[in-house]
Amino acid sequence: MKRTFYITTPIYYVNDVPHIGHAYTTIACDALARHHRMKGQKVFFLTGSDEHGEKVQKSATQQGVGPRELADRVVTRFQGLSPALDITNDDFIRTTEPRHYASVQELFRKSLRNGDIYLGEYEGWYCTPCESYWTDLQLVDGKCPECRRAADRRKEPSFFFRLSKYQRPLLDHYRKNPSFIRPESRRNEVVSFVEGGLNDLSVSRTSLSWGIPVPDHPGHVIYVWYDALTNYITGVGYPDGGERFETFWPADIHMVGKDILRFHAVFWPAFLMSAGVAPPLGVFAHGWWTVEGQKMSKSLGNVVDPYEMVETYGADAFRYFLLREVPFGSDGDFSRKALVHRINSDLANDFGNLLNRTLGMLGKYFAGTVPVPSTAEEEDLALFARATETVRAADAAMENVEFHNALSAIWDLVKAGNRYVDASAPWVLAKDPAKRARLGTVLYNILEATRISVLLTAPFLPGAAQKMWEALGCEGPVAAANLYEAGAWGGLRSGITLPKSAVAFPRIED
Ligand code: ME8
Repeated sequence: MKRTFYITTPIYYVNDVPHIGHAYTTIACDALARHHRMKGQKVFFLTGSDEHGEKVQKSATQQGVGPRELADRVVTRFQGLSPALDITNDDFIRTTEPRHYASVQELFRKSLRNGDIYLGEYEGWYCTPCESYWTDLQLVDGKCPECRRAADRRKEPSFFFRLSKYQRPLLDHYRKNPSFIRPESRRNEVVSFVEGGLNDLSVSRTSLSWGIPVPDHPGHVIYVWYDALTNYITGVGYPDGGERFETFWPADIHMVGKDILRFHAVFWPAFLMSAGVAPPLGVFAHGWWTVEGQKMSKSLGNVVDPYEMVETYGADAFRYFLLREVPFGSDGDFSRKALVHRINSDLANDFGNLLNRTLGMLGKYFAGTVPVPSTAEEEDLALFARATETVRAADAAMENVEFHNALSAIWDLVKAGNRYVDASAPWVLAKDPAKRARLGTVLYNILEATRISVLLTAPFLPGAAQKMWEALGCEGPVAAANLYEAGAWGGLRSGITLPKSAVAFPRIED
C-alpha cells in the first residue's frame, strides 16, 4: 500500500454561492480522505476557490462591485461548507493568494522558456457588451449566445500552449496508466477526443485584466483554466518544492464533475509534462444531479442549498444520501422524498435500530455490562465471517471509488446483524437461566457486528458514527481508528458498562 494519499476537489467559482453539485464533489473527496486516513495513510486533502477570469469579473460588474470584493464575500460561503458538512480538508486555496501567483507564473515561465508557450494571434467572434469570444459553433444564428447581439470577427495577440505536440505523449500516458481516467466510459471519450487531434490552446487574454499577469508581458493575463488547474501543485508547495511537495505530488485523485474532465485529463497533464512536473496519478469524473426530475437552474428556482439540507436533515443524512443513492460516476436525481426514504429506512430502521435494540437488551439482561462470549455456534461463525468479508469488500469498493457499493456492503452487514438478533431471539434465551452463557455470547456478537458496522460508516456518517462508537464504549475518535486493527473481530471489551440506548437516527415524517 502507498504510504500517502493526495486528493483534490475542483476549485469553485466564486461568481455564485455553493449548490448541491459543489457539496457532492467535496463530500465524495472527504469520504475518501477519511477512509484513507483510517487505512493508516498520510493524507492531504485540498479544496479551494477559483477567483479569476471572465465569469467572476462579469458577475462582479453586474453586482456593481470589484471582482476582489465579490470573491472575498462569496468565498466565505465555500469555506463555511467544511464545518457545516463535516469536511476534513487540510487546506483551502484561493487563486488570488500570492503563493498561487508565484506558482502559476513559474509553471508558465518554464513552458515559455522551452518554446511550448509562444506568442500568436487569437481570432474569434467577439461580443463587445459581453466581453467574450465565441467560436463558430457557439454562435446562435450568427449572434452572441448570451445576449443575442451581433458578434464581430476580432483578433488579439495571445500566448498559445503547444498542445498539438502532446497528442502522442498523452495517448502514451493513457495507455500506460489504464486507471488514469475513471470511470472507464469517460476514459474512452477522452482517448477518442485526443486521437481526433489537438489544436494549440490560447492561454492568455489581453481583453481582460482580472487574472495573473503573464511573466514579463504585463498586457496579458493568464487564461483562467491554466491558472485554476495549477492550484493542485500550489497547494502542496510548488514552486518551492519542500517536504510537502515531495511527499504528496503527484496527486492520487483529482475528483471532478464530468463537464470539466477534459481540462483535467488533457490540458493539465500536458502543461505539467511541458514543465517537467509529473502528471497526476488519476482523475475521476462523477455525474450530475438533476433536482426532482429537472435540470437545476436559478431561473427554475430549484437550486439545492447545502446549508439548508444540513439544517433540515443533518450533515450525516445528506452525505449518506448523496453517496448511496446513485452509483458514483452516473447521473442521479435528487428528491426530498428519496432522501427522507433513505433516512427512515436505512438510517433509522436498519442501522439506528440495530444499535438501540441491542443496547436495550444489554441493559435489561446484563445491566449494561458487556458479557464475555463463550463457545461460538454455526450462526456466530457466519456472522464473524460476514463482518470480516464486509471490511474487505468496503475497502475494495472505496479503492474503486464505488461509494454506493461500499455502503451497500456495509448495509448487508447491518441487515445480517438484525437477522441474527431475530434468529437467536435473546428474549427467549433470557427466560431460561440455563441459557445465560448463550445469551451473553449472542449479545456480545451483535454488539461486535454493530461496532464493526459503525467503524465502516465513519467516512460517510462522521457525526453519528462518533456518537455510536462512544455508545459502544470504544475509546478515542472513530476517525482515528485503524480500519484493519479496529475492523478485526473481537475488539469490543467485555466487562465495560454501556448506556441503555444511544442517539440514533430519528425518523422523519414525510
Ligand atoms: O468548474 N451536479 O467551478 P464550478 C453535480 N472553477 N455536480 C455539479 C452540478 C450538478 N448539478 N453542477 C455543477 C468550475 N457541478 C471551475 C473548476 S478546477 C481546476 C476549476 C460541479 O464552481 C461541476 O461538475 O463551476 C464541477 O465539478 C463543480 O461543480 C465546480 O463547478
